[in-house]
Formats: sequence, C-alpha cells, structure tokens
Amino acid sequence: MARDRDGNELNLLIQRPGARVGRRQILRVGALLGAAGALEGCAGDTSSSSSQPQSATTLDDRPEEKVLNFYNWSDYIDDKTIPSYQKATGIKVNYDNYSTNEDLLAKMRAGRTRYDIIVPSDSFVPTYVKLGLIQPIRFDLIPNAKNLDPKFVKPGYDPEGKYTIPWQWGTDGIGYNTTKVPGGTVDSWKALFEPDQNLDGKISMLDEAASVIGDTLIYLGKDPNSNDDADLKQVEETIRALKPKLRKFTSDTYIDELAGNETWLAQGWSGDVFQAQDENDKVAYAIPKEGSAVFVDVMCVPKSAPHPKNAAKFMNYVLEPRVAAAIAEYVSYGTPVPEAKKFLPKEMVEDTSIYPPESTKLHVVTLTGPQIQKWQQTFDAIISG
Ligand code: N2P
Repeated sequence: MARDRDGNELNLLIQRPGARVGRRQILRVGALLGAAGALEGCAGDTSSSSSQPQSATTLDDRPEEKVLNFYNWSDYIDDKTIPSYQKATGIKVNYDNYSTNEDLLAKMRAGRTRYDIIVPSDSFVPTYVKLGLIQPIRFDLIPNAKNLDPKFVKPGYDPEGKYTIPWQWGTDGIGYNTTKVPGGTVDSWKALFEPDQNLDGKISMLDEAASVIGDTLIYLGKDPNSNDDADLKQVEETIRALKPKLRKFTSDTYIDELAGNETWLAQGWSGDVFQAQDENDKVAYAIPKEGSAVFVDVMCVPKSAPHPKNAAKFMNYVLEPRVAAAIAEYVSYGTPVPEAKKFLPKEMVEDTSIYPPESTKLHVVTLTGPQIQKWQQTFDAIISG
C-alpha cells in the first residue's frame, strides 16, 4: 500500500502527491478506477441498509461499513484531503470524477448508483429534489455546519436547508494567455464571441450546457435564465458561427491546454483557470464586464447512497476551517467557510477574481427541469451539427 510522507494510505492514488503540477494526473487515476466498475450503477442491488430518506424521528444509527463513495468534479480537491480523512476515520474513500452537471444528472437518473456524495451545482438542486434523487443530509452528524457562511444556510435552491452543504463556489469567465490576446488583457465576452484572428483554433468553450448557454445569453444582452425559443435560437446561431474558430468544447482538459499553450483563450470556471495559472504565469482570468454566472457546487447524498452517515462525517470534516482552507487554497475556488480565510494566503483572500466585490455583475442561473432539457437539446444540436 502506497503511503504519503505522513504515513497516510493512498489507496486511490497510484503515485505520491507532491508538486501541485501533478494533481490532475493523480485525480484522473481516481476517475479511471471509478470507471473500472467500483462505483457503477447497480439497478438490481438491494444490499443498501439505509437508502431511505430519514426524518429526525427515525434516524438510522446502525453502523455502516467503513467506506465512502465520493463522486466529484475533476480538479476539485486538495490531494491531501482524502488521505487525511481516511487516516482520521478509518473510512476508505473511493473517489470518482465527472466534468459536467449534465453528465452527473444523466448518471443519477439512469438508475441507482453506489455514490454517497455527489456535488451538483446549485442551479440543478431543485431538479434533484423534484426527481427524488437525493435524500435529507444527516445534519445531526455535522456540528461543523455552524461554520458555514450564513448566506449558504437555507438558500433559495434548498429553502429548508435539508439537502445541501456547499463545497466550493466560483464564477464563469475567460481564461487567456496575456501574450496572445490583443492588448494583453480581456475584459469582455467579446474576446470570446468576436475573437481576434490570431486566436483561430486556439479557443475552447466549456462542454456544459448551462455555462455555455447562460454565458452566451449574457453576451447577447439577454436574461441569463431565458428559456425563450427566439433567444435560444440566437444562442445557437452565435455559437455555430464561432465553432470553426474553436479548438474544442471541454470542461476538464482546458486547464492543461491553457497551461501548455495549446489554447490561448478558454471559457472556464475561475478556480480552474487559476490552476492553469499556477503552471503558466502568462495565464490570466477575467470576469467579463457584461456580467457572468456565479455558482455554488453543493454536496448532496443520493437517495440510493449506501453510507449516508459516512457522507455526513465527511461533510463535517471538510467544514473544519483548516481542512476547508487547504481545499480552497489548492483548487483556488471560493470557500463557504469564513473562518477558513484565516488560514489562506492573504493575496488569495484579497483576490477579487476569487472573491468578487458586491459591485460585480453576477447572475444566478436557476434551471427548472424542462429548462435543463431544452437547454441541453439546444446545446446538443450545436455540438453535433
Ligand atoms: C472543477 C469545476 C467545478 C466548477 N474543475 C463547475 N461547477
């Protein structure tokens, strides 16, 4: 069994975590292990002992096997978090990755999985609740919920505060190479949608319907939540016109591509672009002046989770300010734990691209089920045609 330098077991990580530069490689290994079958759907499985939602009066306190199946976005955790949690609790974590909300939702809708924690974005939570795909969280096992910033407590997407604990939050924006864009800087969605010729073939967009359509609506001066046919048609035309200049749509490889100069401009999520910047100091991030989308990615417990109590214990662990700070520092996203900021580098806490001031125009995209479907159809038509 591989161990890190503190003696923690690295059952998921084939190589020793070290320099930040290696982290995505390591997390991909986790994804491959998951894909190999450990966490795949199991429609016929009846072994789950506590898969039903629980009310405060019927809490199931039977012991759980010491396993936690965690399904998270790629490039979204400090490489020490899982080994330290395993060491602290004796719970073995199986870690698996996805890179879009749509993929996650499709997988959860396809049938029961063995995941104990998933991390959809806030805009998708009402759909998970409506479809009965998630269960109330065992808040009785999460005393550290008191550490949450009050703005994440009983939020609009979870008004009774039953189903979600925030993981990280961030913004949509533009990652770019300062040596390749005209004037060395970007401040508008025009840089993406009306790109300089020099950038032909060096641009990527997210492979995520919600971000692509929401941000295109903002560029077009429309309501970022629009579900209007004419607006969506215009979105489709806009992206179709841009497609010949794009290298690809990707939500997970663009960090490496920006860092490695394979792309010079990318629609992206804040922390991801800062991770590229860690490896290439020519990379910068902009929240366009027209405004952008802000998202909170939240931990939820699937209805079919075999280990909901272990899930709660993990949530409690990552709400410890020091643990929350380590994660936020590593992934460069916003932490939902104010006390964690004490343990973050000052320049990070003061970075207005990570913690934008109130004056920044940020939109919350709220998607209903039928809207997710319509946006997805629009996006699929763009990608395939
Ligand atoms: C992590 C991306 C998560 C942000 N790489 C998108 N919700």
